[in-house]
Amino acid sequence: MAGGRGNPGGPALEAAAEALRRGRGVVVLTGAGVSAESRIPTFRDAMEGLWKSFDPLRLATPEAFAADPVTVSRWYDFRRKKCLEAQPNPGHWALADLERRVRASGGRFRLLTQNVDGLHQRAGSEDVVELHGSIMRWRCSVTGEPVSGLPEQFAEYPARTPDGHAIRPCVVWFGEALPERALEEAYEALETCDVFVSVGTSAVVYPAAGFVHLAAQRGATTIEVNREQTPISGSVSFSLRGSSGEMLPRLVESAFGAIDGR
Ligand code: BJW
Repeated sequence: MAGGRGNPGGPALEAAAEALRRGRGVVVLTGAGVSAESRIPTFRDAMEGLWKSFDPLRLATPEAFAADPVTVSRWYDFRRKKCLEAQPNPGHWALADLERRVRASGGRFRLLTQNVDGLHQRAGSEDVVELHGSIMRWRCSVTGEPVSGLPEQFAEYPARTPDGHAIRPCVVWFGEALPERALEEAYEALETCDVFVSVGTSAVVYPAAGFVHLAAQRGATTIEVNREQTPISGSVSFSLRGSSGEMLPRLVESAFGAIDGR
């Protein structure tokens, strides 16, 4: 691991930027920290208001939905509304810009996100792989049939299909398989990447938590951007400590020059 701990810029940022500038295959993995500055709470943060006494990691399971569909669907509807109200932040914009810059210089770029909030797409990122699905899409919990025309807020919890089946968000809960296509796209990009960037994730939820190791095994330069230390901080090539809304624009600017105005 090269320096950078406790230093929001400095030689580690410069070296990471140099690796990005040279990168021919860049893969970025994002987690909840990227959306924290859009006021979407992370999983390890305490929830707000009426959700203070609930543990998000216990609500994100099929068992919780089966046992208490009212609470779980109310929680997801509450979060869906928060995501709709949220706006992308400078971290999201910097990643959208990074995609354009890498492509413009003839490289490959893929953004793998564990987030379900759709903010990367709204910031202009084009090639986004949603590993854990999307809170904006819901489906029948029995048939899997997608539900269209969601209201701003559901009138009952759980909301039901005309057949009376509860509907659920198209997100991946603990113990559920990730979407096959998303995983294929992730592994395909990892096989040919020479730079891997992990941003705003606690790096403990698999299979995404294993991606950095796969990238390192194939010789990629690995970069972490996080406000805090994580299990991968000691093994990445460059660990950049700071908020993604601040560090990502600096990293991209340092690699490619001023970010497109916004
Ligand atoms: C900032 C910041 C700022 C804050 N700037 N940084 C191998 C080993 C051990 C266990 C397993 C294994 N393989 C599978 C498992 C089991 C399990 C697992 O990983 N468990 C672990 C807890 C040990 N994995 C699964 O069950 C997965 N399924 C699976 O593998 O299926 C196999 C299968 C195959 C075939 C058939 C059936 C099954 C599924 C995992 C699904 C995770 N789902 C959730 C919920 C999604 C829906 C929802 O949104 O509610 O995904 S859980 C939650 O964790 C969510 C997140 O995407 C995910 C990761 O969290 P993330 O993004 O890292 O957020 P936080 O809050 O943890 O961290 C925030 C970070 O940001 C912190 O580090 C902060 O410091 C930082 N930060 N502000 C920069 N401004």
